[in-house]
Amino acid sequence: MATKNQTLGEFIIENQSSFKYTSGELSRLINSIRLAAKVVNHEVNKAGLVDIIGAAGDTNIQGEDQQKLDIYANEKFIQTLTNRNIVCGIASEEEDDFITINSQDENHQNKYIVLIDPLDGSSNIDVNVSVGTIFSIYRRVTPVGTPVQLKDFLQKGNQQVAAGYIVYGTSTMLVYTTGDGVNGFTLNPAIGSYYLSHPDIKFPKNGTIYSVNEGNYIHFPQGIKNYIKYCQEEKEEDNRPYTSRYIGSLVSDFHRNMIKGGIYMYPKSSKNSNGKLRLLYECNPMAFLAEQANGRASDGFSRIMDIEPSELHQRVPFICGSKNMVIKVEEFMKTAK
Ligand code: P6P
Repeated sequence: MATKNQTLGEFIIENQSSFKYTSGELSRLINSIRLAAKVVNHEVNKAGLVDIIGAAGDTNIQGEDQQKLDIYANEKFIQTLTNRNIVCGIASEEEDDFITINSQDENHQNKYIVLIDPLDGSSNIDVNVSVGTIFSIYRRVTPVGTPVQLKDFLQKGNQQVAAGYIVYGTSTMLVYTTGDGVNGFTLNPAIGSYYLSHPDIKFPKNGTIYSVNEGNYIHFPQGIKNYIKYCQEEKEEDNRPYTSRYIGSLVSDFHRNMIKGGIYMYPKSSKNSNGKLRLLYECNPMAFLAEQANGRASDGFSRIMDIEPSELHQRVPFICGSKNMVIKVEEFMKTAK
């Protein structure tokens, strides 16, 4: 039961009993993410005033220039999750391999793992455009009390127990699901508390916003090209042409589309044969949220959360948003010559 304006802490306690995972550990895990997000938010909001923007002079496993704030956010989330003695392993976009966390209390065998994109869209930091953190939570599949293994992280998205994001935008919001709908909490920076501002968020079934980097148009599969042309056609009864909105920050584009209705596409292309977004810590958590909000997420042909992962930083094509818009893209992909 969601009561508008209750704090995130009250919401977690009130819904604790409905969590399928009654140990209370999941609540403490969400709370630790909430804390880390507050710390990162403090730095993101003053980026530019301190020497924390710009490139850190290193690249991550993706071959992308690491931004100082990327590294800062990564360290803060890993530190907070480790210190709270809740998880047994963490995988991060900014870490080549997963991190094993041995329980500091041999009687307390942690059973959750977290996969995280600590600061998605970080190339926008220098130009003051909103960025976000994305997280995905699973129960481990290997025996409790033993070191985590790669197979604990390579689980299908349909096994997630929780997922969410923090969007550092005009306000800072934590949006998450534990499989019982999607709720959004807005941070009141004056007192450092999150308040339930968006209870039970649902994607409108249809939308009139499409988000894609059209600069890659020439490299897209024919089905995507045909769909983009469909969006641009004049058809009053369908409210077409649609509006093109692309922030270059997945969390921000997703969040706007979930509130207003719309679709986000990062397809494969002749430049990115599997697309750009990573399955485990970008596509699966956003797909879980999308489906919990009556939306849909696919790679253009099949459900994102049914994809069998093969490696930690695996990329997949990503089509996500209002259900009927994603279905329309899938129709174009199936019929394209
Ligand atoms: P492009 C940010 O790097 C990101 O992972 C998403 O947040 C964003 O939607 C996309 O990549 C932007 O990529 O190639 O259009 O600049």
